[in-house]
Amino acid sequence: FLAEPKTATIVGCPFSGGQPRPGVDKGPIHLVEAGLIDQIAELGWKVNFDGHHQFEEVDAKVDPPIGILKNPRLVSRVTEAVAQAVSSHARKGELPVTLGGDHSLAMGTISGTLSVYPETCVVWVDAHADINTAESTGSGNIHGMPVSFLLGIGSKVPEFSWVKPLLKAERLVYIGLRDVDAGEKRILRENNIKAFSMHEVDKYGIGKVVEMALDHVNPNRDLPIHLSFDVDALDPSVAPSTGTPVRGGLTFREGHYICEAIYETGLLVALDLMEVNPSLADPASVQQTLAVGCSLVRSALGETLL
Ligand code: 6HN
Ligand code: MN
Ligand code: MN
Ligand code: MN
Repeated sequence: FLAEPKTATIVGCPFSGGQPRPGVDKGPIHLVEAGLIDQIAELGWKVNFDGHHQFEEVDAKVDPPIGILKNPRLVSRVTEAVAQAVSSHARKGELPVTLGGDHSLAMGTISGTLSVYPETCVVWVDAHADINTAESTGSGNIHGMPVSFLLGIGSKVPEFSWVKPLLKAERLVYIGLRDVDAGEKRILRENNIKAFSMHEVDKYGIGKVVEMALDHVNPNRDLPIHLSFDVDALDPSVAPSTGTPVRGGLTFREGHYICEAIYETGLLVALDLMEVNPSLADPASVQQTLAVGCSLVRSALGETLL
């Protein structure tokens, strides 16, 4: 397998229903207004723009919690639509670049990628593992749960029956974790899921960590890669405008190194940039976060330093 797309399609997903803080739905429009499309085009890509998707609304009155899961019908419908958008672009040989929006969207993006490239491995870069199940979630916020749905673990929520458990635990790897709930730690252990927390980043350095992460999910460097990047993986001093910041995160260069190294494999088939919330923090911090978000995407799409 070799990814050959030279067309990128921006899938703008103005969605915040997977978590409680307003504003993350404005992430995509601000990233685009910051110049992302022209910046990608300058790297030699043909760039399509799909969105900003207007998602069907689900009235809160007809979307009461299921257990403690909040906005379950809304999240289900939106992520299913995202799965269709991403799969249709991937099927045409385009590289979908999905801009969030909260990370529940990855239930859609990764489902879409796996429906076209079933052997895809997922590199999930985040402060959080986003692997809570209906049993383990303490918050009921579905952005903390997409990975469990993709793996098909935890009790089934009928509303999400469209999500097929297409992701195998051995095809998933995390980088950047530092705020993992006790229940999630158990899930990671019980399912033998490989994770490189900030402890390993400190211990081995980011170059070695990315190499070990890819050795685990993609030992022969021949499988497609879906990179799902939650901007809160970065340290809050680097990317302040996000809903669930956690100190002790990736530096600017560590974040970019991950993107550059994955581009270098030639195997990237889909990219998510999630959880940019332009309504959190002061204007300068918002500008900084948007600029970092754009440059992470450029790095994943081949921008080099020399
Ligand atoms: N994210 N583990 C917490 C929860 O609510 O389940 C935090 C989740 C954060 C999710 O940042 O995408
Ligand atoms: Mn579309
Ligand atoms: Mn996340
Ligand atoms: Mn996160």
